[in-house]
Amino acid sequence: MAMRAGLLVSIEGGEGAGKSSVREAVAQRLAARGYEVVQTREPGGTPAGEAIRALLLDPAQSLAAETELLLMFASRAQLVRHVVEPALARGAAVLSDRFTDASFAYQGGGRGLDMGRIADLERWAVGLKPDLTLLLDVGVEVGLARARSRGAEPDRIEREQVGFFERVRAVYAARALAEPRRFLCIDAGAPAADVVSAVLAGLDHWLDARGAA
Ligand code: Z5A
Repeated sequence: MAMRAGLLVSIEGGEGAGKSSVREAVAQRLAARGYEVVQTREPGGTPAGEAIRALLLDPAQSLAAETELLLMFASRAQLVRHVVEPALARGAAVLSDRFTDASFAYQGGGRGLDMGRIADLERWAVGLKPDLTLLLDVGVEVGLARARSRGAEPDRIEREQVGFFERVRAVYAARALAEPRRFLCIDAGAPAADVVSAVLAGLDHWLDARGAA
């Protein structure tokens, strides 16, 4: 996949891993390191993508696994063409709350869809990978308890059973193991302030190493 001027950083993790809690700190650190920062999320991040997100998360919808996967990629293709590629071309740092790894974890691991087909979609409809993926790893029961403590109605995917989220976590772990230079794994079971410190230390180290390369 092609070299580019900017930087694509994704944040991943299971339910209640604390992505939202670290995102702002990461954005501030990237800005302090001199980047124009473009924050986005998946599914979503464009008007069409946000409409797709509403459909995907609506508990009233009964979606086939294939429909779910294709909608995730429809949203992602729109985001990449309209937001990510232009931002990378002008040298910005794009910080995305989830990216394609989530499709491997949720639709591949959780739903059991074929990983090869997901990889084909990644090549065809996306055509790029994050430079750095911050993986917040937390035990499924701990993460679910945190998510429930927010008190909001669970969305369509949050209604899944524990086994679904265990498979999601296992795929994230396997992907991190397979691509250790792209993934930075953080123990997200620690107190929130410690998680943020670990993420920022890892990010600084990664940026320094990249600058020196
Ligand atoms: N999805 C998919 O299936 N396939 C795909 O390709 C993509 C996505 C891209 C929407 O994503 C859903 O889409 C998601 C995956 C699926 N479904 N699920 N389930 P999302 O990222 O928008 O939704 P989410 O994963 O449900 O995000 P979230 O609930 O906002 O989780 P979070 O950002 O990781 O957690 P948080 O809001 O930062 O923290 C949750 C609570 O825990 C909150 O009250 C915090 O104050 C608390 N918290 C956070 N960190 C800590 C620590 N360290 N200690 C104690 N308490 C903490």
